Amino acid sequence: MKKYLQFFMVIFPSLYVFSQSLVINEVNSNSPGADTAEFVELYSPSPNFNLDGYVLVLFNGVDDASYASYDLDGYSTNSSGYFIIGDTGVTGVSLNFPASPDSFLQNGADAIALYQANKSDFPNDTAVTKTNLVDAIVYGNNDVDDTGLLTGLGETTQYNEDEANDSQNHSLQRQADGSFKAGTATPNDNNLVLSIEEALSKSLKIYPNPTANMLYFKGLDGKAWVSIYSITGQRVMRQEIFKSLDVSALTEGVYILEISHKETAIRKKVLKR
Ligand SMILES: [Ca+2]
Ligand SMILES: [Ca+2]
Ligand SMILES: [Ca+2]
Ligand SMILES: [Ca+2]
Repeated sequence: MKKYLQFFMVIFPSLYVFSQSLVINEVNSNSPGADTAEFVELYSPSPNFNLDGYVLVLFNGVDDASYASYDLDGYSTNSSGYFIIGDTGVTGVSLNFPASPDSFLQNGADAIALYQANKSDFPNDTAVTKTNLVDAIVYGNNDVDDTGLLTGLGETTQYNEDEANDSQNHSLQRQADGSFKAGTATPNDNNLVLSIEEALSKSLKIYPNPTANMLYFKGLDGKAWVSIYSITGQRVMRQEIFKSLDVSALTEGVYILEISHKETAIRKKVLKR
């Protein structure tokens, strides 16, 4: 059995990347006052995960090249799976950013990347690379997308720490699907999770919109109740649905759909032609 495992580790080392034994879990680049509560939180599903062989690299969007790197040899995640690199005083911090300048972790558009490599592979001003890349995040605070960073790190989304106009208190936090969401910072602790409403709103697809006859619902787990309101707030239809709803009887116009599903209800706008 053990031999088979060793065989797989030699033949498919990249499996260990896909299984995501270590990820960038949270980034707080912008914090109150002089920006002295910045941090990067790493997370390993296995507690006390050995960080030998990893290096965390900070990239500047101005030239898409590195401005700092942290060799993680000799460190490990804690019993909850967290490891914090950040300003002095951040909960659970193990490795400190330099005391000066205050805002050491740049606010964007910038990037943070985790590699299976050494600090010597990333002297300052090393260009972004996907070689030996384990995980990366491109982020900003209302900055225009930096395509150089996105392309250079194989990412498709630049996340906005100021998504809810509160980047001072908010950080970017990894969700179960691998995306990041802004919310009150949680260093050394579980990330915020999407509320049931937010999760349903994100997963539910209603199409076609506009429609003349049928509406189809994708992302519902079982049945739901749908109430349809006119733009003036009058309920014009209420029906239990499974995957579709016939709306051909409605007159043309804009309607608000209220979808009640399990413990929650969300509203979506649709146009009837
Ligand atoms: Ca922040
Ligand atoms: Ca920058
Ligand atoms: Ca900063
Ligand atoms: Ca966290």
